[in-house]
Amino acid sequence: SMSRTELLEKIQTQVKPSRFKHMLGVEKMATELAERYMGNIYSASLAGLLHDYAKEASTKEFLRLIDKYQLDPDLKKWGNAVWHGKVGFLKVKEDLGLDNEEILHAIEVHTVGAKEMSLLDKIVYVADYIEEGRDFSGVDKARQLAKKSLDIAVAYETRETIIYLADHNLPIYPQTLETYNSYIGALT
Ligand code: DGI
Ligand code: FE
Ligand code: FE
Ligand code: FE
Repeated sequence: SMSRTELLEKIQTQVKPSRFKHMLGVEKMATELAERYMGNIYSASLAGLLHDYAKEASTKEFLRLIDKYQLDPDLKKWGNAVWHGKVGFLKVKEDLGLDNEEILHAIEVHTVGAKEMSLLDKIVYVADYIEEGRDFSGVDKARQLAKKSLDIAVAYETRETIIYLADHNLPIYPQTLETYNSYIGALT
């Protein structure tokens, strides 16, 4: 399989430098969360590193993947924000030959979450939100919560994301609402 150097070079053919830096930040934070919550450090590291691999892929490429893998045709009505995870994991599989289903699933749900998330899914979902390069109001609160409980951090992030989307008149992907309903109880 690919050496780390080859992998980093391949990623950089796909994403701009600022995004590559973010992916390295998520790799580092995912590793820290895996240590804290006794997850698989290797899986957390690789899923964190690759989670946004497809973020700059073309609409045509996402539509091709939706057809080829017979994903729900409703996905075609969404856009890059949803596609780069829900479809992007298949580009990681195709381009890099990665076939670790747990890692691919964590990449798939890193934006919208899921009703039932594995430890690795939660680690990547939260690491993406709180990596050291992130700077938005609420990020420090999210970082504090991530030290207390991963489920609380998932709930808080999902709540904030939904508030943000509604405030900007953006559509909410149904799976985002399922994540909210499934985890919001952790905040009460
Ligand atoms: O890829 P990143 O910017 O690192 O972070 P992300 O994958 O968590 O989120 C990407 C974008 O997707 C972000 O602007 C928020 C948006 N998003 C998250 N959930 C939904 C969503 N956009 C829509 N329309 N609907 C959602 O449910
Ligand atoms: Fe993303
Ligand atoms: Fe995220
Ligand atoms: Fe990201």
